Amino acid sequence: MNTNATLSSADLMALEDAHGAHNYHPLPVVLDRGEGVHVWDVEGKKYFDFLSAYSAVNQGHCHPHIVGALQRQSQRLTLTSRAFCNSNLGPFEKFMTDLFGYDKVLPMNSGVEGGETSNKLARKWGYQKKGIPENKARILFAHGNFWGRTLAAISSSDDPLSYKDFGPYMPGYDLIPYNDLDALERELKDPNVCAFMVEPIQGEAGVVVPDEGYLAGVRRLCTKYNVLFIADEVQTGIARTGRLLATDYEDARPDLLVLGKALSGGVFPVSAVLADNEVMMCLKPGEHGSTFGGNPLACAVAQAALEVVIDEELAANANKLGMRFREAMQELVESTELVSAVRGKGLLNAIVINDKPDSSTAWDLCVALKDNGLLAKPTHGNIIRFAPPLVMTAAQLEDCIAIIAKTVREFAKA
Ligand code: IF1
Repeated sequence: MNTNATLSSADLMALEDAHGAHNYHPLPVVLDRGEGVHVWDVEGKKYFDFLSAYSAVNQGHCHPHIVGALQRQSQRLTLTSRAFCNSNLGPFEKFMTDLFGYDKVLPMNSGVEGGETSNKLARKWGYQKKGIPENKARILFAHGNFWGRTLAAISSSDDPLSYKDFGPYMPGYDLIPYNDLDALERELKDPNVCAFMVEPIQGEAGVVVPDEGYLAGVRRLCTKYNVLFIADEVQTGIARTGRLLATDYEDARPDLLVLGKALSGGVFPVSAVLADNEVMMCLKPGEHGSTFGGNPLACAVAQAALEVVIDEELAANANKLGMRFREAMQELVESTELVSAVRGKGLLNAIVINDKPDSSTAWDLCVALKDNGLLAKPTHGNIIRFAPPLVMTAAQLEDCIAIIAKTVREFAKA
């Protein structure tokens, strides 16, 4: 039971404001409990969660199979460090490499640590296997990318909110336009390029879906120029877009696959990088690691989280419900001035609000959605991302569509 049950939402928001860093501007709601597709605030009001903690809770809140694994393992052994082996790591690594089809996996904790790990592996491979002169390796990223908040991650960002006043920046990072194979090929001709890291669908940029064939083109060009294709599937992976991986939609098997978020079902921070021996074996003992990386508790939770994805066929559900959701949002595009576009794949979708990017309309609409029992949050001004847990039923989705349509129509009239 919540030990702070006597404190109201206002009290709790005041505590966060007084004692916490102001590095977020959350929607004015204080969540206290979650189960499946629902969350409740401290006053007991029920909401549909249409953000899923930015696609970390694909399996639904507090899934019993995942929580059960957490409970059992937390009473047995939680952390040994990698100074020793542990009885969960090997079986989990075999489970992961079999499921995703790679020779090896390197477990970490947060998504950005997975990104950093992939960049270190790519540079190491560039020097040892591609013969790039020392300290000359370049990694390419796409405009609009987002892969976390470390100094390396923000060094590849072109969003001032991410990078301003955090310099100097990581050298050897360069940007090219997203969804532009000619721009990519021009840069790949430089023999010092060791990798191209890209999201199959750009999440933070506003659910930007590239043209059909883009990912297959990335794969073809990276092979042609002996450059590693790093897929950042931290947000698009784990069934979110209607396939186990968003890169599964095309013939686009990455050389390095970065996973995070829903890899643990939102129960515990778990990330991972998968690669074949040609790349992974460039790392020797002592050259990379982390205190918590590959801990027995993380392995137990992540394996349970992946079992839920497989057993409950969450990718197929996301694919089916996503098509219905975009069809319903398209009706709003055609029948209201307020919504100008809908885009996405599976249950990673967004609507574009017909207003200036710096207007408060998208925010105000999310506050109105909250009042009507559905939680979502704008990304980049006038875009609202919609990403419910993948365990949602068709009936629940219809309820959510009704809430969104009602709120938009009320807003459009106002
Ligand atoms: C925040 C955004 C989403 C990610 C991709 C790596 C990471 C993320 C594609 C790093 C993390 C989170 C970070 C969180 C909000 C959220 C987010 F709005 F910031 F951009 F989802 F779109 N690759 N995304 O999306 O994973 O280290 O956070 O575990 O920083 O506010 P992490």
